[in-house]
Amino acid sequence: HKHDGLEGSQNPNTRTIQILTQMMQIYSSLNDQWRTRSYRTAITTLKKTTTTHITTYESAISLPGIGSRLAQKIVEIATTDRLQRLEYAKLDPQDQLLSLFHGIYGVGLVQARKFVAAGYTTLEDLKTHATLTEPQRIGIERYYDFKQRIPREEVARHGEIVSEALKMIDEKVESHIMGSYRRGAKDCGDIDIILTKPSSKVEELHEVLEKLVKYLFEIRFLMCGLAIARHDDGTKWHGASKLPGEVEGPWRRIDFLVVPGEEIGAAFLYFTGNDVFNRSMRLLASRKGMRLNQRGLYKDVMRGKNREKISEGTLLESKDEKRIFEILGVPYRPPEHRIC
Ligand code: DCP
Ligand code: MG
Ligand code: MN
Repeated sequence: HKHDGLEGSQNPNTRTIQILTQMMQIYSSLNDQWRTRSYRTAITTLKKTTTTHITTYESAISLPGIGSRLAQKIVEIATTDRLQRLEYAKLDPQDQLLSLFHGIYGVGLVQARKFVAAGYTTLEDLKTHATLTEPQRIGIERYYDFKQRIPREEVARHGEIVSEALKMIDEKVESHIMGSYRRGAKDCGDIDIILTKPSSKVEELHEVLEKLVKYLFEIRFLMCGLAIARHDDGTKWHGASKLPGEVEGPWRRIDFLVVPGEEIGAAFLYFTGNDVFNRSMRLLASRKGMRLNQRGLYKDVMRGKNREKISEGTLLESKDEKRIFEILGVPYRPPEHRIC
């Protein structure tokens, strides 16, 4: 590629344009017309943005024709001088295969490596020859459904169906849509919903979840269950849902997190993300001798020689999300700004 980076060097966004162009070329070669078009639009917009270096999410998203995912990529390039997604695309085919398999619901990196090592080369191959768990089987069957982004409005509609159902089961139980939706994303990878009830015990909420899931299957909103992780302190339920009436509509990944009322602040913080932001908050807590998890913020956590936890420590805060920021000594960040 001759003259890379020279062209348009007057524009402060040259590097961003250069990387986005490489990405667009890859999508174009894959015949992904939709992405090719959104990248082209973004590049055109950036080429016209000759006076400001776009480095923040807010400035990127406010540009015409740039959605949340491209805005995130622009920030990533501006702040790290690279784009992970592009580096992945440049990987050799074996690594891409690894990522294809790792992208199946319920397939971790270790399992994906085993599939590659065993010589499987396609999803079809896995489906017919590999030993799979039932969730993995569904993950392959619905691979492209689950990879699709879900428009924000559709996430909201799924959330409404859940909250309507809850009203009949226990009107004091609240549902809140979390994850990228709460961060204001234009589209989401899945639907994350917290179920909670003020001053409730988990046992009570587990019962509500059971009834809810049963009912949502009956009305053919839930299409499958994928995983359920039960803890003393809450339950996470994974499955897929579909809007009624849309016979051919894609299945969407949906997650329920059951949270006792006392822990709602910490759970909100955790389930709003994003994951990188969460890691930075946890690191901050540990630097200040505290510990942050999805149940609360603690101090005086006792650790043994191998840093294993001896005691949970003393709870500082779990109910109030803003208070957790305060105790950590950082200014409150609204969900829309929790992207690292
Ligand atoms: N989470 C986390 N660490 C993980 C996975 C999740 O801290 N390894 C938290 C932060 C996420 C939230 O849970 O924001 C929801 O997880 P999702 O995987 O659903 O991620 P998002 O909702 O943020 O993004 P997407 O739109 O891709 O679903
Ligand atoms: Mg999500
Ligand atoms: Mn999720």
